[in-house]
Amino acid sequence: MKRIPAPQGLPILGNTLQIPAHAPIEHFAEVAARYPDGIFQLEIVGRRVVLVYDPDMAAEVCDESRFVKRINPPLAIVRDFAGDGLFTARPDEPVWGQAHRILMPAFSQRSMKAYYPQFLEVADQLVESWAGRQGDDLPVADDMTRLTLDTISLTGFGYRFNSFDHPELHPFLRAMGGALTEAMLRNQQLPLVTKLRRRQEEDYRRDIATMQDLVDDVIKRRRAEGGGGTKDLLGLMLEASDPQTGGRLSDENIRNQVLTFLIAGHETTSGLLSFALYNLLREPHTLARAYEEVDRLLPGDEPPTYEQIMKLDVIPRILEETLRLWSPIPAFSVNAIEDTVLGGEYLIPKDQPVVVLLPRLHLSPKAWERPEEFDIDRWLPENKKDHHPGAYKPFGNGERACIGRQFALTEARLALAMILRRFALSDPSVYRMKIKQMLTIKPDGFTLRVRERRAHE
Ligand code: MNH
Repeated sequence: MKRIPAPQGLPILGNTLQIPAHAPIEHFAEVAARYPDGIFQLEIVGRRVVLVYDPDMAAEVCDESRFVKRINPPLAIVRDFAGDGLFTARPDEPVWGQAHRILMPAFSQRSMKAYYPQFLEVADQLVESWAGRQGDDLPVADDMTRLTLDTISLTGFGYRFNSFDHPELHPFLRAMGGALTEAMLRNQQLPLVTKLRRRQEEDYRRDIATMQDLVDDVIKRRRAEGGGGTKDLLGLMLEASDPQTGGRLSDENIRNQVLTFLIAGHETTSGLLSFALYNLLREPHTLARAYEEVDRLLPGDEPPTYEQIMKLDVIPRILEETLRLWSPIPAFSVNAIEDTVLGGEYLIPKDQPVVVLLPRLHLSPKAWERPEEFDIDRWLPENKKDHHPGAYKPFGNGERACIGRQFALTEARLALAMILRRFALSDPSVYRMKIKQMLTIKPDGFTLRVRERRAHE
């Protein structure tokens, strides 16, 4: 057996102090470059964490007979507010399977068609808002957040944030940002330090309360409407029973699921769309192909139909390539079920957490030609079939993979198509990428300008 390489650390604190608190993922990616075999380990406040980015080893880690998602930090901290919702439910909690089975039908492609009018309504608010702000520096991540938050809340819960009517982001978002950032910081604090930071603890509890109050309001409104009959996420949770056990979700679990979906259902898709626009501004050739596609498939000013959107080909490949280069969730972790060996030479003891490091995995020269290049033709069917099976995991893995994948991709392709059909994009301030991490990542301070491409009578 070979020793898993590790940077030198201190006694007790290990590598903790080397990790910049607000930018852990960029640090991990930098450290990874020193370990070209694609595996290394860190000691973070007394916990040993193995990080993997070699595609062969990542494929092994994705073998569900050998590794399982447990709720390690930082998700163990996110559990303070997401509770036993799908994202942070433990594998041994029966409620995970119950909620998963109840909600799966709500994420089928058929359901996406049912949500389409609402997707369209919110996407239209975005382009109308931009049409009224031509020439302004538009805050991309904020407006993508308005779009995606309003979309999940409207389709999932029939709840309207009307974010495009407000110059300030909704207080829910500030609270969420605070809580996610705090979870990220606590991930590398000794429990004693966390305990001594009284102010932070107060802010954290207040942010969680702000989010929970909103959730209670969402549920109260539905109950006031009589509840019944609506087949959206909330309707299913309130009424459906698990086809396997016949069990229903408790009120407490429904609260946790609503909060989970409000967060997981918008934050990542907002990042995806922001990074996609960033890539397009740097890739004029790809941008031209996208314009050609929307002009060909979505001519005229009529709202695009679901069928038209499903025929798009360049735009979904832009999204796939964006998720390779900029995965909004940059890492996920699983634990060894038994002692096991990775790559034929690295011993991983039972229960050991292993992190799959996406920013490196997705750039591995072992799996990708010209890995740094933005090339949407990697995603042509004839090229896709040659992809390494472990080298692309933006939606996680196996039964704990993202339930909202089709939701995100359908919403994002519509939004991108609506933007490109209507506007020429420019970036006079020549943005330089700066990542903001609040567990998930987004481009910080990225603005762009728009001008209408066609005259609208
Ligand atoms: Mn999503 C799990 C990425 C959009 C709801 N999501 C995951 C995981 C990744 C992920 C990675 C696995 C995390 C882990 O292993 O710990 N999710 C994304 C990305 C996008 C995304 C990159 C958009 C782009 N997710 C969405 C949307 C929704 C959603 C949209 C809801 C509408 N995601 C979830 C839920 C889970 C999840 C719920 C937890 C699933 C489970 O464990 O059962």
